[in-house]
Parts: sequence; C-alpha cells; structure tokens
Amino acid sequence: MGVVNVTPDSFSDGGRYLAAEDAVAHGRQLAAEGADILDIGGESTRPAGTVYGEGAQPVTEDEELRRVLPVIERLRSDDGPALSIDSTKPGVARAALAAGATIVNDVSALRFEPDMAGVVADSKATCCLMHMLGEPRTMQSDPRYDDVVSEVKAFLEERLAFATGEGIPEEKLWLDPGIGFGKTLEHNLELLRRLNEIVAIGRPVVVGTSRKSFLGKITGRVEDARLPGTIATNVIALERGASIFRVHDVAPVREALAVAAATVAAHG
Ligand code: HH2
Repeated sequence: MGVVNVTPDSFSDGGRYLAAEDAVAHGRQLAAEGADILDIGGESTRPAGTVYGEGAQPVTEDEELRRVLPVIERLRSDDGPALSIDSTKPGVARAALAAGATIVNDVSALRFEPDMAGVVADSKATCCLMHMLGEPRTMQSDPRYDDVVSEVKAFLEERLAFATGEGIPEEKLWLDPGIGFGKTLEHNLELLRRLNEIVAIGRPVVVGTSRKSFLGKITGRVEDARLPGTIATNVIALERGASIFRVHDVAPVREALAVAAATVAAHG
C-alpha cells in the first residue's frame, strides 16, 4: 500500500504533493513501483508534541474533498492499483467511493463519526480498522498500557464485532495495530514483536511503520532517511503474518518483502 498524502502538513512529506497533478504523478510513480493499493489522504494525523510542533490542523470536509477527489478521479481512470481513502469523515468516504475508491482506511476504526459504518456497509467497500489511543492531537502525551498487545487486540476484536454488527461483512475488514498512534517506542516494538497475536484474530493485518518517529529514536535519522528502519520493521511484520504494508517508498520495500516472503515460504 503506497501512501499519497495530499496535505500541507504530513509528518514526512507534507506539502510535497498538495497540488493534484503532483499527487497524481506521485501515485502513478508508486503504481509503477509495484503498489497494489494507493492510500490517498487529505488530512494529516501528525500528533502534537516536542518533535512535531503543534500537530496537524483539523481540515474541513470541503477542503479534504477538494484535495482528494481530483486525485482519486484521475488515478481511477488509469485502471491501476486499488484506491483507498484515508479519512475519518463519512462525507469524504462516500464521495471517494463514488469516485472510484474501494477501500476506506479509517484511523478511528469507525469511532469518530456515527455515520461512517453505514457508508462503508452501503458501499460494500473494504475497511481498515486501526487502533489509536485517544485522538491525534493528544495521543502521544504519555500513552500507557498494562499490556499493549492484549489491549490493542481487545480493541480490534471489539471494533470488528461493532463493524460486523453494523452490516459490514467480516471478509471486508482489515485490522491495524496503529503503529505510532498513542504509543511509545517500547509499545511500537512490542506490537511488532508480538504481531502474530494480532494476526491470530483471523483478519488481514495492515502495518504502517514507514518513516515513523520511533525509527528515528533508534537510528537518529530524520524522516527521509528512515528507509532502512522501515524495511527492517516491514520484514519483521511479514514474518509475523502481516499482509498489507503501508509505505511511502514502495519499490525498495516491495523488493525486501519479496526476498523475505521467499525465505519464510513453506515448501513441500
Ligand atoms: N499511519 C498514518 C496515516 N494513516 N493508516 C493506517 N491504516 N495505518 C497507519 O499506520 C497510518 C495510517 C501516518 O502516516 P502518514 O500518512 O505518512 O502521515 P500523516 O498522518 O501526517 O499524513
């Protein structure tokens, strides 16, 4: 899953693809690099905190639509990778699905807006349910868990039950532990180390480690220089059973995952 951020303030590439033509060109580049899915977002979830400054500013529905719709319409006409809308707003998801997206990536796991579940159910879209502690602006202020993996797992099981109860078929649901969303470095590492426990729920697991700050805490590298850490964590996630890898750098991660997958594949 390649990331297309049509935002001025995303943590690693904010402002780079804010113009629709730049975002479309970037999406085409990621498609050429082998992305199976393009995840298109018009609102950053960058948290507030010392390394982030103020955090991302909330975006109105109109502005979010103005950013993402032209990009979805043009990428759709390419007949390329499946398109995912990264949004928590039902109005944005509905319009994106009408324009050709087939996946809703809701980082609130259908919690922020009561209408979101119905939009997904009615459209028969696939939906990614992600764990987040609290909400983006506050999630990084002293997150605490007794056992992060059990708590994230219980949350995802509850959200899965909620989503199916709202009429979204289980086969349409993906789960994501939400790396970096209300987690310390240790929490993120523990979730990756024990990702098999999340995989055991029985739905495809999405992981998003790409360029995130916990990698910088280990390597000392800035966002653009976190590809080695991104590759290491995605390889571990694959070995632990993840199946969708949300990344900014599709070609190198895809290549690393092809080798990792060949290595772990069972034969005979
Ligand atoms: N991470 C980000 C955004 N959306 N969605 C899922 N399912 N999983 C993730 O880990 C995830 C996500 C944050 O990354 P990015 O889009 O690059 O930054 P920003 O939110 O600042 O736009």
